[in-house]
Amino acid sequence: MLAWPDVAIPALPGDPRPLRLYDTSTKELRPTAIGETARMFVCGITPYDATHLGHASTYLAFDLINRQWRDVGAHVVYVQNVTDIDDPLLERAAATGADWQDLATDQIQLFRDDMTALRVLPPSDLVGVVDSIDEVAVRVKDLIDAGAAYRVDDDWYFDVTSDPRFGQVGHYDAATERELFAERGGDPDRPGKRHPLDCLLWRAPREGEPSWESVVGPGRPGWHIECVAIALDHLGMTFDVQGGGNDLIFPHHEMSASQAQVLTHEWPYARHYVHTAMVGLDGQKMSKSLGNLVFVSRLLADGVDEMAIRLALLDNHYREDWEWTEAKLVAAQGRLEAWRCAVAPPTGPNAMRTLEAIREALADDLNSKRALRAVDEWAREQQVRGGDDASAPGIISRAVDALLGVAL
Ligand code: 5CA
Ligand code: ZN
Repeated sequence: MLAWPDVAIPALPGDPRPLRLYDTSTKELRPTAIGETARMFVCGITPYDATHLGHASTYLAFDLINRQWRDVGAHVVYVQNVTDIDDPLLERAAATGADWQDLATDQIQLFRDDMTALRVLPPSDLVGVVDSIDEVAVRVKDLIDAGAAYRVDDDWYFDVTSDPRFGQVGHYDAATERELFAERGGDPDRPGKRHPLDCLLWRAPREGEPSWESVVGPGRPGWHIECVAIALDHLGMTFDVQGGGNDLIFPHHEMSASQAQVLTHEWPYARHYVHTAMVGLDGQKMSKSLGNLVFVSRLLADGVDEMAIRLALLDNHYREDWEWTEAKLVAAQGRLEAWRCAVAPPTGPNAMRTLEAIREALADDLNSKRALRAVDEWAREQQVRGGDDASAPGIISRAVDALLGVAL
């Protein structure tokens, strides 16, 4: 499906830094994407509600990765799925009397508009599950043929014991795995399953639910296998980054890795598993199911500058949980104003050290907070002492644009 419009990235002087990122699976900080082409799969939205600030924060973290890789000159292949058929979408459509397809179409468009406003670089491929039913069914069939799937009634399940490395993405103990599985779309207690953690691959038609004909019979895809099919078809095995919020570590990315490893007999599925922390509101994770949401589109409709939203989100480290507050937005508005004033004069203090500091901070596991403070220091110096370097305001504007995605 269509992504959203591309965003130009200005060229920068000086030396780019190779990006080091924390990997959930090995628990180490390691360099990423050392080849000429960098490949990333980021789990996309389930389009039943507009983009909230938690989603925006997660997609901005991967946008920073994309921008770091572009800075070192890598060719980036970035794939994102859209879970445009799944239980929560059908439930929301039923509850509101909307057609599930209309609901998905509207929410996907809203997401595109929000990503455009926030200047997020679009994925090279935005791939809907509804457009990928045949490809997903073929992967289910391959798992059946490999002896890694079995039937419960008319549904197909993945046998988690078929991958000896199952559990090595999240490293959770068995009790936690079971708890998270039940919480996040799994059905540990369904009678007829061989193992409580075995997950749905293909769901036979149910009364009143959409279904498709396929090589494994009529039905619709389970959640995890959809991302595996899309990622393997568009990126192949052992791509550089599998991304998403940390609520996707288990079961989603664990199941995805195991299914792909069984399908291809290769390891690992992804070199880095990168997970963003959860944004909260009033002491709870911001989530569609809890309904404690602040929408990007709401803030934009209220006239908030999109770059202030971006700055407010970037003033956090992607691996630390944080809470959205009005005060954070006000602070970001002040910072944006200060930066805009600082780059307005024709000259300023030398900017090369600041550019280096931004690059270094971002290359160090996306330390965007530190990168923002480096720009603050330059802006303060400009305000207090000024400078006579005619290239400086332009370098700062372009650095902030290319590396942080903020247009001044
Ligand atoms: N469609 C699936 C992935 S295949 C899904 O999780 N969709 S979602 O709409 O629920 O979430 C989209 C992305 O936003 C996921 O990466 C999720 O981890 C992330 N996310 C959801 N809530 C928050 C939050 N409060 N803070 C940060 N990220 C969040
Ligand atoms: Zn996914």
